[in-house]
Amino acid sequence: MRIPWSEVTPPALRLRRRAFLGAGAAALLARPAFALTGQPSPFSTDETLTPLEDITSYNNFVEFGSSKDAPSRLAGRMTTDPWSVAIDGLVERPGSYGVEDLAPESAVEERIYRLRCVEGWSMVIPWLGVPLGPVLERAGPTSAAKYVAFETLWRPEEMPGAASVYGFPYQEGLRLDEAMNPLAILATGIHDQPLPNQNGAPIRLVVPWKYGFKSIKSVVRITLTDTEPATTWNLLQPQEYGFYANVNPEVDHPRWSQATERRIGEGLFGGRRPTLPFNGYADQVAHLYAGQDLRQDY
Ligand SMILES: Nc1nc2c(c(=O)[nH]1)N[C@H]1C(S)=C(S)[C@@H](COP(=O)(O)O)O[C@H]1N2
Ligand SMILES: [Mo]
Repeated sequence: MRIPWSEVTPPALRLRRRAFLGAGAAALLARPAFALTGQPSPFSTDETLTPLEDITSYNNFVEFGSSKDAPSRLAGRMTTDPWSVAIDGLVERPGSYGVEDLAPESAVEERIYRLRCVEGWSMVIPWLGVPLGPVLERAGPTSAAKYVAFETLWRPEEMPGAASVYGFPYQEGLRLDEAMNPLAILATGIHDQPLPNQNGAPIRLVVPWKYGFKSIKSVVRITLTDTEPATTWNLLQPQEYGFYANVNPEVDHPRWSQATERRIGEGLFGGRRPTLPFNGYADQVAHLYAGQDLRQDY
């Protein structure tokens, strides 16, 4: 049974929703609501949300092309139903799961996170999703598991940018303790709607303290391993993109500064703001890197 949106949305959230939705709100609100039950997450930011129009039209999803507008024009051709996610490798219970198994509507919560792209822009996105940790726990990582590898759908016939750009599926990885951190989620929606294809439908990773490229889209495989997984951008440009990729204003990209960022939707000339260590999530995640040199482990 679906609970009407008005009955599950706390007033503060409802107001923010309305401000965010603006025109076209009625149409969106008429969609089936996700059964969000609790209060706003303590992990959510109260910063101004990036307009939905920008979140869904300014995208990086190279499988559909390298320009920002290619994914919103072309990702519609990606078939997302049926969809299954394999969880395998060093787990007690390997298997193939539907999106509804991994992220049942009753468990979905809202997380309003900053997203900081390594290119120097950022957004504030109201994700819907489930914490990644409990999903991994259900599969039962063995004591040998130290890392988690993720893989995107590979279907060149539906992905016009795929073959030319890479020739292999987009892949990403986390250390297991990073993956278990409560900030890491598997997202299935933005606002009160299912994830648009260009944002990584039907299910994608979101790790808000890391550069956006770590938040791999349209995930089909999650593999627990004992060795650090290869990652797409590290394979392509190892001097520029490391495994950790924690947002760090003090470590510049070889070709540009990472000290500031441009908040999308706040105008071409406004919106420039300082970039924060760990994208503002240091309190939640800095302890994961105690004793590590984050210039070395970039
Ligand atoms: N499979 C896949 N996942 C991906 C990418 C990609 O090209 N392919 N781009 C990454 C980058 S660089 C960013 S900044 C974010 C952008 O997410 P968004 O378009 O939902 O804002 O997705 C990340 N996940
Ligand atoms: Mo990015």
